[in-house]
Amino acid sequence: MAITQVDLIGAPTDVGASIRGASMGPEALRVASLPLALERQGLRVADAGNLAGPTNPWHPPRDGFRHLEEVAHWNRSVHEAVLGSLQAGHFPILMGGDHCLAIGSVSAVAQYCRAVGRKLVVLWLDAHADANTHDITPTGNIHGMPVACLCGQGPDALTRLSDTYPAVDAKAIRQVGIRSVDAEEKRQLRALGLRVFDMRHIDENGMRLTMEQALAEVDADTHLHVSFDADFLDSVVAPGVGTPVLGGPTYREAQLCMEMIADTGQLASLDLMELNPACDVRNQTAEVVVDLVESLFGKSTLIRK
Ligand code: NNH
Ligand code: MN
Ligand code: MN
Ligand code: MN
Repeated sequence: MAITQVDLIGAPTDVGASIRGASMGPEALRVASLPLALERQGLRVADAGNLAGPTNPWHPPRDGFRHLEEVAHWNRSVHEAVLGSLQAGHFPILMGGDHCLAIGSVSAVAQYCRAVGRKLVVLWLDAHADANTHDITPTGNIHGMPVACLCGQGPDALTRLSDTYPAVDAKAIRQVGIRSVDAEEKRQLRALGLRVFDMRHIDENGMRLTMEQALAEVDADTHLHVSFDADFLDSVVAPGVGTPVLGGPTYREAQLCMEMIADTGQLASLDLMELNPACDVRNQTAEVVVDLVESLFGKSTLIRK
């Protein structure tokens, strides 16, 4: 069997956030030995280095958006890089960067899936729903908007990066770990018809049943994309993020989540987002993320056959 090549694509920016530091995420993942961890799982790794883009101008929001122009610029680059990797038959890993960049990556993945006729399932692992729009956002931060943009709710510069509008069918998205949703955003989630497995659902049903439900429609013809926001993890486990939220999945729950994704055998692209070394202690959050990524690619503590 051919060994899949993983392309590491760094996108060092925090233009979509109001807490600075996610721009250092790609380097933190490299320092935590992400390439080595992937190689241990039998993958060939090509580090494509970092994309370049505008610096963070550190402006207040305008018309409900902070840094719209810069966010659009970075997302065009991400879209192109991720699409190129997929077209080469590779497995792209986007190293963020704040989560606004998932507009570029997920729209590229969706475009690729349409071109090759594969079904797409997007798992959005996050404490937040990221479904705000300019008129309801409490912050103007575009990292709180990528899900809405992907579903067609947002400015042209962010909703028309790919060849189709909306870029993604809301029915393809499943959100897991959600526990911080803004008041108006809740209504938006219902309006979009998003499938949300929030923390209450995980508390009541456990991670195992939750993931069985979230992955129920993943079959042999599915391209599974995971958009991993590091604040998905409980903030005790992962303090190195700009917007930590208590009450998330524990280390063990997160491991099970990753292992069940690996078990599908259908994972084909990945975003690793929102890591913020400026908020971290000795790079521990990057190390936890790399550890989880190993499980995502098949490392298992399972002894029974
Ligand atoms: N919902 C908040 C906002 O729109 C927080 C978003 N922050 C995130 N999202 N880190 O994943 O600003
Ligand atoms: Mn190749
Ligand atoms: Mn997010
Ligand atoms: Mn988040």
